[in-house]
Amino acid sequence: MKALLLIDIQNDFVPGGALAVPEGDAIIPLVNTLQPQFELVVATQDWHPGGHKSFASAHAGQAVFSTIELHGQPQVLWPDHCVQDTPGTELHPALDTRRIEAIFRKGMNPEIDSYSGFYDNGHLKSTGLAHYLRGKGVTQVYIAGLAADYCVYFTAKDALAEGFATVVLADATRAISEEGFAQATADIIQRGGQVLTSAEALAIGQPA
Ligand code: VGL
Ligand code: ZN
Repeated sequence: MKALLLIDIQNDFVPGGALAVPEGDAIIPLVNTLQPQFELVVATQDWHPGGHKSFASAHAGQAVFSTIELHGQPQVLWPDHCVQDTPGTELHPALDTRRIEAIFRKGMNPEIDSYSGFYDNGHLKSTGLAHYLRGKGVTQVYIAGLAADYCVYFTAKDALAEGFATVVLADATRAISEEGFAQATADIIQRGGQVLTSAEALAIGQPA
């Protein structure tokens, strides 16, 4: 059984938002048409407390988009984004949410970033997503959303490590950096995943 994972399709990640992904909103019509092709649709939501340590504003003298070491790991310092209870953290209003059965929130621990829908970046804590998907009988995950080179990529790596057959839907994602997504694509393939257009993915997916 296959599930569609919609990663962080939130106001702050589209043009005009606090951490805009170029053309981030362009995926939404496609994502909406893809949803009925899946038996299960699940979303994630980046959901940070104010003052989160992934924000450049939490580190005096550090520039936005610079990289520091945080608890032993490289950490890109982001503009403040997806702060709990702000409009920027809401799912985009054009996203059809009627078939989304569950929304997994991430990024709540102020000390550590959380790109993947499955675990924080230190793999300290699970969101419960893998357990939830297994409980629903899911064996294959198809990943869409934002951003291709961060949260989509980290979700794909964890999905593979959790044993799910994993496809990133290349036309249903957009990257912060194209070069970053090219590297992510190579790594996902190396780990046994696939990066396909939605047309390719759904053709090979028949019958479900
Ligand atoms: C994301 C950076 C920081 C993402 C979230 O959704 O890709 N990127 N927080
Ligand atoms: Zn974030």
